[in-house]
Amino acid sequence: MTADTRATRAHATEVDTHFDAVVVGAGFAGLYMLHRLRGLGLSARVYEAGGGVGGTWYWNRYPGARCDIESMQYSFSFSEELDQEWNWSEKYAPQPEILAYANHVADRFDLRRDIRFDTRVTAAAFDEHTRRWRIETDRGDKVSSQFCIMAVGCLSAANRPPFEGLETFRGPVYHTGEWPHEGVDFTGLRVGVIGTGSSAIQSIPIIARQASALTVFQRTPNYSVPAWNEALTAEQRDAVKADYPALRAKARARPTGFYFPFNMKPALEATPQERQRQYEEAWQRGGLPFLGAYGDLLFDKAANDTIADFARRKIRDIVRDPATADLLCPDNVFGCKRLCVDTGYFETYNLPHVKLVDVSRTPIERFTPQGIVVNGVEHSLDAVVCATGFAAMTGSFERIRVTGRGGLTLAEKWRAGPRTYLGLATAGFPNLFIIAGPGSPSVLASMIQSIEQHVDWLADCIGHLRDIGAATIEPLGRYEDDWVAHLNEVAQVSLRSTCSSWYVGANIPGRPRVFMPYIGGFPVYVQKCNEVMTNGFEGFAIDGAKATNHAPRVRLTERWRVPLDIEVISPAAIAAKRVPVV
Ligand code: N01
Repeated sequence: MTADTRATRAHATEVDTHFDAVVVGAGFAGLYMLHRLRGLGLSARVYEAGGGVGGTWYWNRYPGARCDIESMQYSFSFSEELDQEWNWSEKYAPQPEILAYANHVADRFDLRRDIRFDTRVTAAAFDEHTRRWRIETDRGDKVSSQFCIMAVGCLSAANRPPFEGLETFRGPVYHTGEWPHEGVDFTGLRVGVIGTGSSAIQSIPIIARQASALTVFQRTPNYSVPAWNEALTAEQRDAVKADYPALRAKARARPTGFYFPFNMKPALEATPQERQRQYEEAWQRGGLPFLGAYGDLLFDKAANDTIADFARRKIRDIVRDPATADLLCPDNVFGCKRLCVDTGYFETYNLPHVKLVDVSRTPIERFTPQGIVVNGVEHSLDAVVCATGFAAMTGSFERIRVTGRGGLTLAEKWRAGPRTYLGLATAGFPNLFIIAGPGSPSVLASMIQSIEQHVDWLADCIGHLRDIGAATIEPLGRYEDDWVAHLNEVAQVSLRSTCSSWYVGANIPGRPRVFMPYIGGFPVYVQKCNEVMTNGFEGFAIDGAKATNHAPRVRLTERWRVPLDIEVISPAAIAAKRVPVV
């Protein structure tokens, strides 16, 4: 069903072509942005480095790749027809199906004709005289646009650690995030997997089924909860579709941007027996909602210890070899790193041909032609899979030379960590917009919800600028400073800020340690965005407007307004209310 092949077509190089907007990336963010720009009657060009649409889901084709948010919620909500006509086959959709959905969206809304595939944007520079962006690609395109919209993805720039001797290894080395389209057959091979994050945890059980021997190199063990994935029945789908808008509304009222039942009570108010029962029930439901077993798990270390103990006991129950089980038991805060969701991950270590190698104290020394050396011992391998993750949140921006006012590059501006106002824009870079980037809930909420909310806000913003004939919009420095300070303040309340995760850039040596996504919860964030807009784009400088007394016409943004209820928190109340942010 995957239709990437339809997407790839040669295009004539465009020089001196002018657009109202250029969008970088044709993942879910780029697709929806293009759709909305068209709705505003604007001319737009989308550049996409891949050969087809889908972004993350185009590149991450490793065995076992699937979503960790339930399919019925991990989809666009802007079109009731789209909601009704698409049928997800499983509770958690596999990558090929999500990619097929992205292709369906592209076809249904006739988006491909404005997308240039196999084309990477290399530079974007703001011209202060024309007040337009000049965009260049690796295929020689040189175009200009009033708006430049970065839909570049949060987990798109692969992290490839520079292992010594890597080039001498005689077998293939794959990265989960850049998986060969033709697939890989590991049958009969001795395979090494480096890393034990979500990508590894999903792929290891499947690689183990093919490989003659599997060696996993683990630097930090991870908590993982069973997915209990299953086929969706027509009745289950129909039940959701009978009132899809109600589910969408409930999802928007959640800090995570997706709906699941959670218990607001503090863990330590329950007796040990009650907690055990509660955790067991939540474990049997599985997936990310496990973190919703109690309301304070990410705010109170003592509460968190109780769920961490439960999860470690589960690992020891599953893994028969006590030494391997010990190695697999994390000792950090439960849910501090992105919680993994698996199918048979820990069980895989009971297979006689699967071996776990600890590289926490003695890192991978080097590759040799035959394998990988750790602590003086060579592990013989025919193929290696680097499940080593991404230069998260900012890595995709680093691949483009983005230059704003006064020749300042984004790389220079973000040297000590990304700085944005609401994650939507950054001072000194007029008319540059970011979708689901650092400073917004992005990866801490359901990504497609985050994307849609941003795109709707941006479409209203651009519509307003057009209404008043404005040339530019740009955050004011002090509002950006306040937002960054608020972001950090809120992050400190959560235990999530305490460990070395990619949320803080700590997975890659040398990167600044800053909590990058906004952890205050999706509804709070939405409320703030709506306020900024209805207050006439408070905190933004709008320049060159022909009409100044126009109140913004709030159109698309309106549908994100959710009634405040117990699940919706204000930043000031975050600690007191103890709402889990998955
Ligand atoms: O990457 P990761 P990922 N030597 O950064 C290890 C989303 N996602 O691709 O923890 C040895 O989590 C590294 O070790 P450490 C999801 O948001 C979602 O798995 O840094 N090991 C770690 O174990 C997820 O969080 C889905 O000590 C090295 C691993 O490599 C995010 O993407 C599926 C090393 C990298 O784990 C990233 O997940 C997949 C080195 N030099 C991904 N360098 C779903 O929707 C790194 N590591 C289910």
